[in-house]
Amino acid sequence: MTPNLLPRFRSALHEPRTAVVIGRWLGAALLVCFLTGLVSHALQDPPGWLTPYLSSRPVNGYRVTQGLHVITGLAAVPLLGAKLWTVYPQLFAWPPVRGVAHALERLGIFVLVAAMLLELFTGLFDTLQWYPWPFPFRQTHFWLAWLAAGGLFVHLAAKGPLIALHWRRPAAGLPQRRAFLAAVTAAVGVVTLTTAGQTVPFLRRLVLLAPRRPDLGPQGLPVNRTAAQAGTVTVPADWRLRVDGPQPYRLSLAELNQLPQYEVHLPISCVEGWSFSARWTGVRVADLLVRAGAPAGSGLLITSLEADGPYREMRMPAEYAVDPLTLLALRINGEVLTADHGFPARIIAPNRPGVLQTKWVARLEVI
Ligand SMILES: Nc1nc2c(c(=O)[nH]1)N[C@H]1C(S)=C(S)[C@@H](COP(=O)(O)O)O[C@H]1N2
Ligand SMILES: [Mo]
Repeated sequence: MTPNLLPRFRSALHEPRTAVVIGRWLGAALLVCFLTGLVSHALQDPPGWLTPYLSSRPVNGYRVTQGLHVITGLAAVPLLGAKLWTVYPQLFAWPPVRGVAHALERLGIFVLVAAMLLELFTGLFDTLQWYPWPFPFRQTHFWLAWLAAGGLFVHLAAKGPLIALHWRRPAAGLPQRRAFLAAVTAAVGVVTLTTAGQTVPFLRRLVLLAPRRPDLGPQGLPVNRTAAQAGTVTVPADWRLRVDGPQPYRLSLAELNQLPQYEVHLPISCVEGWSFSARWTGVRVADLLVRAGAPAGSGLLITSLEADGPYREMRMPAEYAVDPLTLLALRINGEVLTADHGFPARIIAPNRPGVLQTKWVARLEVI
């Protein structure tokens, strides 16, 4: 017998067909989000076995995959809310467990929901650059994704027959369901249209809810970490780029300016989902490598003037180092870089996460 204390649910929408329809949308968003997240991890911190497969093309690759990652992750927030609302009366199912298999299934759902909620909220907070927790974002976000994926796999297997039963549209649909699905679609539409402009140029004017307007900031480009935040990077008056390799050398800013200059149009594509293209001018990293006598296939270790911080050092695999579009940039849109954009010199390379576009470069080391 069901105890009287349990709440009663009157909506006709706490039923499998609604859960299946929303589950499909949520599943599609999560699949894209998961795969593009793997791409982001691979590009940001490539494991050794992957290095030979890294490609600096397409030039806008990371802009597209990371844009999709954040767009689908944000869309998943209202979708997960709608999905949980549809099924939450099950929380109060009586009796709470009907045997070992049922207990395991409920435990699995608990893990899935907890991992999914944490995953979406750590991601959301990251786009706001708000880190209220003591654990590292990137590793946590990565492992939670696998935990959620495993939980989802088990959940889909357990619910397979029920999902199959409600996959097709029933002959007579519920009018409330149509209204509810329309409301969910509208919510996803609003979230997407008011945030996607942080990376999709033609939606730029609609970026009401995006944490950043990508065209606002010094020299028409946002700054995630200003020179002051990076510990007021002090550029010594006698700053010279140090290049270490078989034939090490140093170059002053005036000397760098006298080397052949190249111009490239490349975006800064931040992991937080904003991206913005600019015209960069500077010296080819490949030319600096040749001058240092680097053997073919050399990568680079690039060090910033920044005292410390997670992006002080960056490894650049050979694929990017030899690319003619990879520059040690001295100018942005024709102007000398401001301190916040990395004066006196910064890295700009194609198809790379923003975090690897190192500012305030001090030293290149052939490795
Ligand atoms: N040395 C250093 N370089 C850095 C960073 C940093 O914190 N330190 N932030 C990176 C991040 S997260 C991004 S998105 C880009 C942003 O470049 P911008 O500030 O010129 O737009 O710079 C990257 N380069
Ligand atoms: Mo970034």
